Amino acid sequence: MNLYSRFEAAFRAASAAPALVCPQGDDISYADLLAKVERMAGALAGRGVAVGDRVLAQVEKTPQAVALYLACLKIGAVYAPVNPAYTRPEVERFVADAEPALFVAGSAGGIAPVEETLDEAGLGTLTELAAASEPLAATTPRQDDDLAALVYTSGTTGRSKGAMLSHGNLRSNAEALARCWGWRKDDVLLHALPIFHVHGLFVALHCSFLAATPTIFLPRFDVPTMLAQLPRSTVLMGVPTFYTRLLGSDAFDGSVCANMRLFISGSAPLAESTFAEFERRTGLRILERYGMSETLMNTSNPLRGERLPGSVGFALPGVEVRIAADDGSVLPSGEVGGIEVRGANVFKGYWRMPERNATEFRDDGFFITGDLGRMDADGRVAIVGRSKDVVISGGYNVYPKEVEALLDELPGVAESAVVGVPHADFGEGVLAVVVADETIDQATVDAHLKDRLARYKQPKRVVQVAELPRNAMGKVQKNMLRQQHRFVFAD
Ligand code: MCA
Repeated sequence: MNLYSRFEAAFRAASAAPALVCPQGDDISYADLLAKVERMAGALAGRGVAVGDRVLAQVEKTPQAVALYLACLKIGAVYAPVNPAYTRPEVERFVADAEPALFVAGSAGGIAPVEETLDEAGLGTLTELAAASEPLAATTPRQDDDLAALVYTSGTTGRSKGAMLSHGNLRSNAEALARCWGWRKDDVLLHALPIFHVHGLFVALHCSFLAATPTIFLPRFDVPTMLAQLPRSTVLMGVPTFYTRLLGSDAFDGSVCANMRLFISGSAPLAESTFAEFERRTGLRILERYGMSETLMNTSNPLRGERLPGSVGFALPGVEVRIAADDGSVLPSGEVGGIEVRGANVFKGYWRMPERNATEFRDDGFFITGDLGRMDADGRVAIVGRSKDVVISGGYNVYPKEVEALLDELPGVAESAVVGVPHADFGEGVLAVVVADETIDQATVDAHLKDRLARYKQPKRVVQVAELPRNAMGKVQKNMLRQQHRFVFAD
Protein backbone atom coordinates (compact mmCIF):
# COMPACT_ATOMS: atom_id res chain seq x y z
CA MET A 1 0.00 0.00 0.00
CA ASN A 2 1.13 3.54 -0.73
CA LEU A 3 1.94 5.05 2.67
CA TYR A 4 0.21 8.24 1.60
CA SER A 5 -3.11 6.36 1.12
CA ARG A 6 -2.88 5.44 4.79
CA PHE A 7 -2.39 9.10 5.76
CA GLU A 8 -4.98 10.32 3.28
CA ALA A 9 -7.75 8.26 4.84
CA ALA A 10 -6.94 9.72 8.26
CA PHE A 11 -6.63 13.28 6.87
CA ARG A 12 -10.07 13.06 5.21
CA ALA A 13 -11.70 11.81 8.36
CA ALA A 14 -10.25 14.75 10.31
CA SER A 15 -10.33 17.39 7.60
CA ALA A 16 -11.38 20.35 9.75
CA ALA A 17 -8.82 19.58 12.45
CA PRO A 18 -5.51 21.47 12.60
CA ALA A 19 -2.64 19.61 10.94
CA LEU A 20 0.27 22.05 11.28
CA VAL A 21 -0.08 24.72 13.92
CA CYS A 22 2.36 27.48 13.01
CA PRO A 23 2.82 30.04 15.80
CA GLN A 24 4.58 32.40 13.36
CA GLY A 25 2.17 31.98 10.46
CA ASP A 26 -1.16 30.59 9.33
CA ASP A 27 -2.30 27.25 10.69
CA ILE A 28 -2.87 24.48 8.17
CA SER A 29 -5.89 22.21 8.60
CA TYR A 30 -5.93 18.63 7.33
CA ALA A 31 -8.23 19.79 4.49
CA ASP A 32 -5.63 22.48 3.60
CA LEU A 33 -2.86 19.92 3.72
CA LEU A 34 -4.75 17.52 1.44
CA ALA A 35 -5.29 20.35 -1.05
CA LYS A 36 -1.64 21.47 -0.88
CA VAL A 37 -0.43 17.92 -1.46
CA GLU A 38 -2.76 17.44 -4.44
CA ARG A 39 -1.54 20.67 -6.04
CA MET A 40 2.09 19.82 -5.35
CA ALA A 41 1.55 16.35 -6.79
CA GLY A 42 0.05 18.00 -9.89
CA ALA A 43 3.09 20.29 -10.13
CA LEU A 44 5.56 17.41 -9.82
CA ALA A 45 3.73 15.30 -12.37
CA GLY A 46 3.53 18.36 -14.63
CA ARG A 47 7.32 18.68 -14.43
CA GLY A 48 7.62 15.11 -15.58
CA VAL A 49 8.47 13.49 -12.24
CA ALA A 50 7.48 9.85 -12.66
CA VAL A 51 7.15 6.80 -10.44
CA GLY A 52 10.55 5.84 -9.00
CA ASP A 53 12.18 9.19 -9.87
CA ARG A 54 14.18 10.83 -7.13
CA VAL A 55 13.29 14.31 -5.90
CA LEU A 56 16.23 15.82 -4.03
CA ALA A 57 15.06 18.48 -1.61
CA GLN A 58 17.34 20.93 0.18
CA VAL A 59 14.61 23.04 1.69
CA GLU A 60 13.85 24.94 4.85
CA LYS A 61 11.28 23.65 7.32
CA THR A 62 7.94 24.99 6.08
CA PRO A 63 4.43 23.52 5.57
CA GLN A 64 5.20 23.65 1.83
CA ALA A 65 8.17 21.35 2.39
CA VAL A 66 5.89 18.88 4.19
CA ALA A 67 3.51 19.02 1.22
CA LEU A 68 6.43 18.37 -1.12
CA TYR A 69 7.37 15.23 0.83
CA LEU A 70 3.79 13.94 0.92
CA ALA A 71 3.30 14.71 -2.78
CA CYS A 72 6.36 12.61 -3.62
CA LEU A 73 4.86 9.70 -1.70
CA LYS A 74 1.53 10.22 -3.42
CA ILE A 75 2.91 10.02 -6.96
CA GLY A 76 5.35 7.20 -6.15
CA ALA A 77 8.48 9.37 -6.44
CA VAL A 78 11.42 8.84 -4.07
CA TYR A 79 11.98 11.72 -1.63
CA ALA A 80 15.64 12.48 -0.86
CA PRO A 81 15.93 15.22 1.78
CA VAL A 82 19.24 16.93 2.54
CA ASN A 83 20.29 19.41 5.20
CA PRO A 84 20.04 23.07 4.09
CA ALA A 85 23.33 23.61 5.94
CA TYR A 86 25.22 21.48 3.43
CA THR A 87 27.65 23.33 1.21
CA ARG A 88 27.61 23.20 -2.54
CA PRO A 89 30.33 20.49 -2.88
CA GLU A 90 28.49 18.27 -0.38
CA VAL A 91 25.19 18.61 -2.24
CA GLU A 92 26.82 18.02 -5.59
CA ARG A 93 27.85 14.57 -4.39
CA PHE A 94 24.23 13.74 -3.53
CA VAL A 95 23.01 15.06 -6.87
CA ALA A 96 25.57 12.95 -8.72
CA ASP A 97 24.62 9.87 -6.75
CA ALA A 98 20.83 10.17 -6.66
CA GLU A 99 20.46 11.47 -10.23
CA PRO A 100 17.25 13.24 -9.27
CA ALA A 101 14.58 14.15 -11.79
CA LEU A 102 14.09 17.33 -9.79
CA PHE A 103 16.32 19.19 -7.36
CA VAL A 104 14.36 21.55 -5.15
CA ALA A 105 16.90 23.92 -3.68
CA GLY A 106 18.12 27.41 -3.08
CA SER A 107 19.85 29.88 -5.33
CA ALA A 108 23.55 30.69 -5.37
CA GLY A 109 22.99 33.37 -2.77
CA GLY A 110 22.05 30.84 -0.12
CA ILE A 111 19.40 28.34 0.58
CA ALA A 112 15.95 29.80 0.19
CA PRO A 113 12.71 28.39 1.51
CA VAL A 114 10.90 26.06 -0.83
CA GLU A 115 8.36 28.80 -1.54
CA GLU A 116 11.02 31.05 -2.98
CA THR A 117 13.11 28.99 -5.30
CA LEU A 118 12.53 25.89 -7.32
CA ASP A 119 15.84 24.71 -8.67
CA GLU A 120 19.13 25.66 -10.17
CA ALA A 121 17.61 26.07 -13.61
CA GLY A 122 15.40 28.89 -12.31
CA LEU A 123 12.13 27.25 -13.21
CA GLY A 124 10.06 29.52 -11.00
CA THR A 125 8.91 28.73 -7.51
CA LEU A 126 7.42 25.44 -6.52
CA THR A 127 4.61 27.28 -4.78
CA GLU A 128 3.83 29.21 -7.96
CA LEU A 129 3.90 26.00 -9.91
CA ALA A 130 1.75 24.21 -7.37
CA ALA A 131 -0.75 27.06 -7.35
CA ALA A 132 -0.92 27.03 -11.14
CA SER A 133 -1.19 23.26 -11.49
CA GLU A 134 -4.32 21.19 -11.59
CA PRO A 135 -4.64 19.20 -8.39
CA LEU A 136 -3.86 15.53 -8.82
CA ALA A 137 -6.36 13.51 -6.82
CA ALA A 138 -5.31 9.96 -7.63
CA THR A 139 -2.69 8.34 -5.43
CA THR A 140 -0.35 5.96 -7.27
CA PRO A 141 -0.64 2.41 -5.93
CA ARG A 142 2.61 1.17 -4.42
CA GLN A 143 3.76 -2.12 -2.92
CA ASP A 144 5.39 -2.36 0.50
CA ASP A 145 8.76 -3.01 -1.13
CA ASP A 146 8.66 0.03 -3.41
CA LEU A 147 11.02 2.88 -2.55
CA ALA A 148 9.64 5.92 -0.77
CA ALA A 149 12.77 7.75 0.38
CA LEU A 150 16.51 7.92 0.05
CA VAL A 151 18.22 9.16 3.21
CA TYR A 152 21.88 10.08 2.89
CA THR A 153 24.52 9.35 5.50
CA SER A 154 28.19 10.10 4.95
CA GLY A 155 29.57 6.83 6.22
CA THR A 156 32.91 5.90 7.69
CA THR A 157 34.71 5.97 4.35
CA GLY A 158 33.62 9.57 3.86
CA ARG A 159 31.60 8.51 0.81
CA SER A 160 27.87 9.34 0.75
CA LYS A 161 25.53 6.40 1.06
CA GLY A 162 21.82 6.63 0.35
CA ALA A 163 19.72 4.39 2.61
CA MET A 164 16.76 3.11 0.58
CA LEU A 165 13.56 3.17 2.64
CA SER A 166 10.38 1.62 1.29
CA HIS A 167 6.72 2.42 1.84
CA GLY A 168 6.53 -0.75 3.95
CA ASN A 169 9.53 0.26 6.07
CA LEU A 170 8.01 3.65 6.86
CA ARG A 171 4.46 2.41 7.43
CA SER A 172 5.34 -0.55 9.64
CA ASN A 173 7.65 1.54 11.79
CA ALA A 174 5.16 4.38 12.19
CA GLU A 175 2.45 1.91 13.21
CA ALA A 176 4.77 0.21 15.69
CA LEU A 177 5.72 3.55 17.27
CA ALA A 178 2.15 4.85 17.46
CA ARG A 179 1.16 1.63 19.24
CA CYS A 180 4.19 1.52 21.51
CA TRP A 181 3.83 5.17 22.56
CA GLY A 182 0.04 4.89 22.90
CA TRP A 183 -0.71 7.70 20.42
CA ARG A 184 -4.04 9.29 21.35
CA LYS A 185 -6.71 11.20 19.47
CA ASP A 186 -6.07 14.19 21.74
CA ASP A 187 -2.29 14.21 21.37
CA VAL A 188 -0.57 17.43 20.30
CA LEU A 189 2.99 16.95 19.07
CA LEU A 190 5.50 19.72 19.72
CA HIS A 191 7.82 19.62 16.70
CA ALA A 192 11.12 21.53 16.78
CA LEU A 193 13.36 19.04 14.92
CA PRO A 194 14.60 19.52 11.38
CA ILE A 195 12.63 17.62 8.72
CA PHE A 196 15.48 16.40 6.54
CA HIS A 197 16.26 13.47 8.86
CA VAL A 198 14.51 10.34 9.99
CA HIS A 199 13.77 11.69 13.47
CA GLY A 200 11.86 14.85 12.54
CA LEU A 201 10.39 13.69 9.24
CA PHE A 202 9.42 10.07 9.79
CA VAL A 203 9.39 9.30 13.50
CA ALA A 204 7.70 12.49 14.62
CA LEU A 205 5.44 13.54 11.74
CA HIS A 206 4.25 10.04 10.90
CA CYS A 207 2.88 9.49 14.39
CA SER A 208 0.79 12.66 14.00
CA PHE A 209 -0.23 11.84 10.44
CA LEU A 210 -1.41 8.29 11.13
CA ALA A 211 -3.90 9.62 13.67
CA ALA A 212 -4.39 13.03 11.99
CA THR A 213 -3.58 14.83 15.24
CA PRO A 214 -2.18 18.39 15.42
CA THR A 215 1.52 19.19 15.24
CA ILE A 216 2.86 22.47 16.59
CA PHE A 217 5.30 23.12 13.81
CA LEU A 218 8.27 25.26 14.85
CA PRO A 219 10.91 26.29 12.31
CA ARG A 220 13.67 25.45 14.79
CA PHE A 221 14.36 24.74 18.44
CA ASP A 222 14.69 27.67 20.81
CA VAL A 223 14.03 27.63 24.51
CA PRO A 224 11.64 30.62 24.88
CA THR A 225 9.35 29.30 22.11
CA MET A 226 9.42 25.82 23.61
CA LEU A 227 8.45 27.20 27.02
CA ALA A 228 5.57 29.06 25.39
CA GLN A 229 4.29 26.02 23.48
CA LEU A 230 4.78 23.22 26.03
CA PRO A 231 1.62 24.11 28.00
CA ARG A 232 -0.57 23.24 25.00
CA SER A 233 1.39 20.17 23.88
CA THR A 234 1.27 16.54 25.01
CA VAL A 235 4.30 14.92 23.31
CA LEU A 236 7.81 16.18 22.50
CA MET A 237 10.40 14.29 20.47
CA GLY A 238 13.90 15.66 20.73
CA VAL A 239 17.62 15.10 20.79
CA PRO A 240 19.38 15.24 24.19
CA THR A 241 20.53 18.82 23.48
CA PHE A 242 16.85 19.87 23.61
CA TYR A 243 16.60 18.52 27.14
CA THR A 244 19.87 19.95 28.43
CA ARG A 245 18.94 23.37 26.99
CA LEU A 246 15.45 23.25 28.57
CA LEU A 247 16.99 22.29 31.89
CA GLY A 248 19.33 25.27 31.52
CA SER A 249 16.32 27.56 31.91
CA ASP A 250 15.05 28.33 35.42
CA ALA A 251 11.56 28.76 33.95
CA PHE A 252 11.43 25.07 32.97
CA ASP A 253 9.62 23.09 35.65
CA GLY A 254 6.71 20.75 36.31
CA SER A 255 4.08 23.45 35.85
CA VAL A 256 5.20 24.18 32.27
CA CYS A 257 4.87 20.45 31.58
CA ALA A 258 1.49 19.97 33.28
CA ASN A 259 -0.21 19.07 29.97
CA MET A 260 2.66 16.89 28.70
CA ARG A 261 2.33 13.12 28.80
CA LEU A 262 5.51 12.06 26.99
CA PHE A 263 9.05 13.33 26.41
CA ILE A 264 10.98 11.15 23.96
CA SER A 265 14.72 11.31 23.29
CA GLY A 266 16.80 9.84 20.49
CA SER A 267 19.51 10.35 17.84
CA ALA A 268 22.25 10.55 20.49
CA PRO A 269 22.89 9.00 23.92
CA LEU A 270 20.90 10.64 26.70
CA ALA A 271 23.23 11.29 29.66
CA GLU A 272 22.08 9.68 32.90
CA SER A 273 22.58 13.05 34.59
CA THR A 274 20.10 14.67 32.15
CA PHE A 275 17.57 11.89 32.74
CA ALA A 276 17.89 12.30 36.52
CA GLU A 277 17.80 16.10 36.53
CA PHE A 278 14.76 16.07 34.24
CA GLU A 279 12.90 13.76 36.60
CA ARG A 280 13.89 15.84 39.60
CA ARG A 281 12.70 19.05 37.97
CA THR A 282 9.47 17.83 36.35
CA GLY A 283 8.57 14.53 37.98
CA LEU A 284 8.62 12.92 34.51
CA ARG A 285 10.98 10.34 33.07
CA ILE A 286 12.27 10.90 29.53
CA LEU A 287 11.59 7.89 27.29
CA GLU A 288 14.73 7.00 25.35
CA ARG A 289 14.56 5.00 22.14
CA TYR A 290 17.11 3.80 19.61
CA GLY A 291 17.21 3.84 15.83
CA MET A 292 19.18 4.82 12.80
CA SER A 293 18.52 6.02 9.25
CA GLU A 294 18.94 2.51 7.85
CA THR A 295 16.52 0.81 10.21
CA LEU A 296 14.22 3.56 11.43
CA MET A 297 13.39 2.82 15.07
CA ASN A 298 14.52 -0.44 16.66
CA THR A 299 13.90 -0.28 20.38
CA SER A 300 12.08 1.86 22.90
CA ASN A 301 11.73 2.16 26.62
CA PRO A 302 8.20 1.27 27.67
CA LEU A 303 5.32 3.72 27.87
CA ARG A 304 4.07 1.87 30.93
CA GLY A 305 6.72 0.11 32.95
CA GLU A 306 10.17 1.18 33.90
CA ARG A 307 12.10 3.68 31.80
CA LEU A 308 15.69 3.28 32.83
CA PRO A 309 18.55 5.72 32.29
CA GLY A 310 21.29 4.27 30.10
CA SER A 311 18.87 1.84 28.47
CA VAL A 312 17.16 2.12 25.09
CA GLY A 313 14.48 -0.39 26.07
CA PHE A 314 13.02 -3.33 24.22
CA ALA A 315 12.71 -4.32 20.55
CA LEU A 316 9.63 -2.72 18.97
CA PRO A 317 6.80 -5.00 17.85
CA GLY A 318 7.84 -6.70 14.59
CA VAL A 319 11.54 -5.90 15.10
CA GLU A 320 14.09 -8.56 16.01
CA VAL A 321 17.25 -7.41 17.77
CA ARG A 322 20.22 -9.64 18.61
CA ILE A 323 23.74 -9.18 19.93
CA ALA A 324 26.36 -10.97 17.89
CA ALA A 325 30.10 -11.56 17.73
CA ASP A 326 32.08 -10.43 14.67
CA ASP A 327 31.58 -13.83 13.05
CA GLY A 328 27.80 -13.49 13.41
CA SER A 329 27.36 -15.99 16.25
CA VAL A 330 24.67 -14.86 18.67
CA LEU A 331 25.99 -13.94 22.13
CA PRO A 332 24.33 -14.86 25.43
CA SER A 333 22.43 -12.20 27.34
CA GLY A 334 24.60 -9.75 29.22
CA GLU A 335 27.55 -9.98 26.82
CA VAL A 336 28.66 -7.02 24.73
CA GLY A 337 28.65 -7.43 20.95
CA GLY A 338 27.43 -5.94 17.72
CA ILE A 339 23.77 -4.98 17.54
CA GLU A 340 22.01 -6.63 14.59
CA VAL A 341 18.45 -5.99 13.48
CA ARG A 342 15.86 -7.67 11.26
CA GLY A 343 12.26 -6.76 10.50
CA ALA A 344 9.89 -4.83 8.28
CA ASN A 345 11.65 -1.65 9.47
CA VAL A 346 15.04 -2.55 7.96
CA PHE A 347 15.95 -0.69 4.77
CA LYS A 348 16.37 -2.20 1.32
CA GLY A 349 20.12 -1.54 1.29
CA TYR A 350 22.29 1.33 0.10
CA TRP A 351 21.45 2.94 -3.23
CA ARG A 352 23.64 1.52 -5.98
CA MET A 353 26.12 -0.10 -3.59
CA PRO A 354 25.80 -3.86 -4.06
CA GLU A 355 29.24 -4.52 -2.59
CA ARG A 356 28.33 -2.81 0.70
CA ASN A 357 24.96 -4.49 0.86
CA ALA A 358 26.70 -7.84 0.58
CA THR A 359 28.84 -7.18 3.66
CA GLU A 360 26.48 -5.24 5.91
CA PHE A 361 23.74 -7.87 5.99
CA ARG A 362 24.05 -11.41 7.35
CA ASP A 363 22.82 -14.29 5.21
CA ASP A 364 19.70 -14.60 7.36
CA GLY A 365 18.74 -10.96 6.68
CA PHE A 366 19.98 -9.31 9.87
CA PHE A 367 21.54 -5.86 9.34
CA ILE A 368 24.82 -5.18 11.13
CA THR A 369 24.23 -1.76 12.70
CA GLY A 370 27.83 -1.04 13.71
CA ASP A 371 26.69 -0.14 17.22
CA LEU A 372 27.86 -2.13 20.24
CA GLY A 373 25.40 -3.19 22.89
CA ARG A 374 24.23 -5.63 25.47
CA MET A 375 20.86 -7.28 26.00
CA ASP A 376 19.60 -8.40 29.39
CA ALA A 377 17.76 -11.70 29.86
CA ASP A 378 14.44 -9.82 29.71
CA GLY A 379 15.32 -8.30 26.32
CA ARG A 380 16.26 -4.83 27.51
CA VAL A 381 19.00 -3.29 25.37
CA ALA A 382 21.78 -0.89 26.33
CA ILE A 383 24.14 0.75 23.85
CA VAL A 384 27.70 0.63 25.09
CA GLY A 385 29.60 2.10 22.19
CA ARG A 386 30.09 2.35 18.52
CA SER A 387 32.30 0.12 16.47
CA LYS A 388 32.15 2.59 13.61
CA ASP A 389 34.18 5.78 13.80
CA VAL A 390 31.49 8.42 14.21
CA VAL A 391 30.95 11.53 16.34
CA ILE A 392 27.39 12.40 17.38
CA SER A 393 27.08 16.14 17.88
CA GLY A 394 23.70 17.54 18.90
CA GLY A 395 22.03 14.55 17.21
CA TYR A 396 23.93 14.89 13.94
CA ASN A 397 26.39 12.21 12.87
CA VAL A 398 29.80 13.50 11.83
CA TYR A 399 32.13 11.06 10.08
CA PRO A 400 35.76 11.90 10.91
CA LYS A 401 37.10 10.59 7.60
CA GLU A 402 35.23 13.29 5.69
CA VAL A 403 36.70 16.05 7.89
CA GLU A 404 40.20 14.55 8.04
CA ALA A 405 40.42 14.32 4.24
CA LEU A 406 39.80 18.07 3.98
CA LEU A 407 42.20 18.94 6.83
CA ASP A 408 44.92 16.91 5.16
CA GLU A 409 44.65 19.18 2.10
CA LEU A 410 45.92 22.16 4.11
CA PRO A 411 49.50 23.16 3.27
CA GLY A 412 51.91 21.85 5.88
CA VAL A 413 49.52 19.30 7.40
CA ALA A 414 51.14 15.88 7.58
CA GLU A 415 48.15 14.13 9.10
CA SER A 416 45.07 14.71 11.20
CA ALA A 417 42.64 12.88 13.44
CA VAL A 418 39.12 13.99 14.22
CA VAL A 419 37.42 12.79 17.40
CA GLY A 420 34.38 13.58 19.50
CA VAL A 421 35.00 14.74 23.06
CA PRO A 422 32.50 15.70 25.79
CA HIS A 423 30.63 18.94 25.08
CA ALA A 424 28.06 20.29 27.53
CA ASP A 425 25.61 21.46 24.85
CA PHE A 426 26.08 19.03 21.96
CA GLY A 427 26.99 15.89 23.95
CA GLU A 428 30.08 15.48 21.82
CA GLY A 429 32.00 18.25 20.14
CA VAL A 430 34.18 17.80 17.06
CA LEU A 431 37.89 18.17 17.85
CA ALA A 432 40.65 18.16 15.22
CA VAL A 433 44.14 17.03 16.19
CA VAL A 434 46.69 17.93 13.53
CA VAL A 435 50.35 17.27 12.88
CA ALA A 436 51.87 19.97 10.72
CA ASP A 437 55.14 21.75 10.09
CA GLU A 438 53.40 25.13 9.99
CA THR A 439 51.05 26.72 12.48
CA ILE A 440 47.53 25.44 11.91
CA ASP A 441 45.09 27.36 14.03
CA GLN A 442 41.33 27.59 14.27
CA ALA A 443 41.14 30.47 11.77
CA THR A 444 43.09 28.51 9.14
CA VAL A 445 40.81 25.50 9.55
CA ASP A 446 37.62 27.59 9.57
CA ALA A 447 38.63 29.40 6.38
CA HIS A 448 39.46 26.16 4.59
CA LEU A 449 36.25 24.35 5.57
CA LYS A 450 33.83 27.25 5.31
CA ASP A 451 32.52 26.49 1.81
CA ARG A 452 33.36 22.82 1.83
CA LEU A 453 31.65 21.37 4.88
CA ALA A 454 28.41 22.02 6.75
CA ARG A 455 29.03 24.13 9.84
CA TYR A 456 28.03 21.41 12.33
CA LYS A 457 30.74 19.08 10.95
CA GLN A 458 33.50 21.67 11.33
CA PRO A 459 35.89 21.22 14.28
CA LYS A 460 34.96 23.47 17.18
CA ARG A 461 38.54 23.21 18.42
CA VAL A 462 41.89 22.55 16.73
CA VAL A 463 44.88 21.18 18.60
CA GLN A 464 48.31 20.91 17.03
CA VAL A 465 50.59 18.08 18.23
CA ALA A 466 54.03 16.73 17.32
CA GLU A 467 52.69 13.26 16.52
CA LEU A 468 49.56 11.15 16.77
CA PRO A 469 49.52 8.22 19.21
CA ARG A 470 49.69 4.90 17.36
CA ASN A 471 49.46 1.27 18.35
CA ALA A 472 51.93 -1.45 17.37
CA MET A 473 50.10 -1.91 14.06
CA GLY A 474 50.55 1.80 13.26
CA LYS A 475 46.84 2.60 13.70
CA VAL A 476 45.99 5.97 15.25
CA GLN A 477 44.70 5.42 18.77
CA LYS A 478 41.63 7.62 18.83
CA ASN A 479 40.66 6.40 22.30
CA MET A 480 43.88 7.88 23.61
CA LEU A 481 43.18 11.20 21.85
CA ARG A 482 39.66 11.29 23.33
CA GLN A 483 41.15 10.64 26.76
CA GLN A 484 43.95 13.22 26.45
CA HIS A 485 41.66 15.97 25.20
CA ARG A 486 38.49 15.17 27.15
CA PHE A 487 38.44 18.56 28.87
CA VAL A 488 38.95 20.67 25.74
CA PHE A 489 35.37 21.95 25.85
CA ALA A 490 35.16 22.12 29.64
CA ASP A 491 36.22 25.75 29.83
C1 MCA B 1 24.24 23.74 15.24
N1 MCA B 1 25.58 23.84 15.28
C2 MCA B 1 26.08 22.66 15.61
C3 MCA B 1 24.98 21.80 15.74
N2 MCA B 1 23.86 22.49 15.50
N3 MCA B 1 27.34 22.25 15.80
C4 MCA B 1 27.52 20.97 16.11
N4 MCA B 1 26.52 20.08 16.26
C5 MCA B 1 25.23 20.46 16.07
N5 MCA B 1 24.25 19.59 16.19
C6 MCA B 1 26.42 24.99 15.07
C7 MCA B 1 25.77 26.15 14.40
O1 MCA B 1 26.02 26.10 13.02
C8 MCA B 1 26.41 27.34 15.08
O2 MCA B 1 27.62 27.61 14.48
C9 MCA B 1 26.71 26.86 16.45
O3 MCA B 1 26.82 25.44 16.35
C10 MCA B 1 25.67 27.20 17.50
O4 MCA B 1 24.40 27.01 16.91
P1 MCA B 1 23.03 27.12 17.70
O5 MCA B 1 22.25 28.27 17.15
O6 MCA B 1 23.26 27.09 19.16
O7 MCA B 1 22.42 25.76 17.26
P2 MCA B 1 20.94 25.47 16.91
O8 MCA B 1 20.61 26.04 15.59
O9 MCA B 1 20.13 25.87 18.10
O10 MCA B 1 20.97 23.90 16.71
C11 MCA B 1 21.22 23.02 17.76
C12 MCA B 1 20.21 21.87 17.68
C13 MCA B 1 20.29 21.32 16.25
C14 MCA B 1 18.82 22.39 17.97
C15 MCA B 1 20.59 20.83 18.68
O11 MCA B 1 21.61 20.88 15.98
C16 MCA B 1 19.30 20.24 16.00
O12 MCA B 1 18.14 20.50 15.71
N6 MCA B 1 19.75 18.96 16.08
C17 MCA B 1 18.87 17.83 15.78
C18 MCA B 1 19.52 16.94 14.79
C19 MCA B 1 18.58 15.82 14.34
O13 MCA B 1 17.41 16.04 14.04
N7 MCA B 1 19.10 14.63 14.29
C20 MCA B 1 18.30 13.48 13.87
C21 MCA B 1 19.06 12.64 12.93
P3 MCA B 1 28.26 29.07 14.43
O14 MCA B 1 27.54 29.93 15.42
O15 MCA B 1 29.68 28.83 14.80
O16 MCA B 1 28.05 29.48 13.04
S1 MCA B 1 18.11 11.12 12.63
C22 MCA B 1 18.90 10.05 13.62
O17 MCA B 1 19.89 10.36 14.19
C23 MCA B 1 18.37 8.68 13.90
C24 MCA B 1 17.63 8.03 12.82
C25 MCA B 1 17.54 8.69 15.15
O18 MCA B 1 17.61 7.71 15.90
O19 MCA B 1 16.83 9.67 15.39
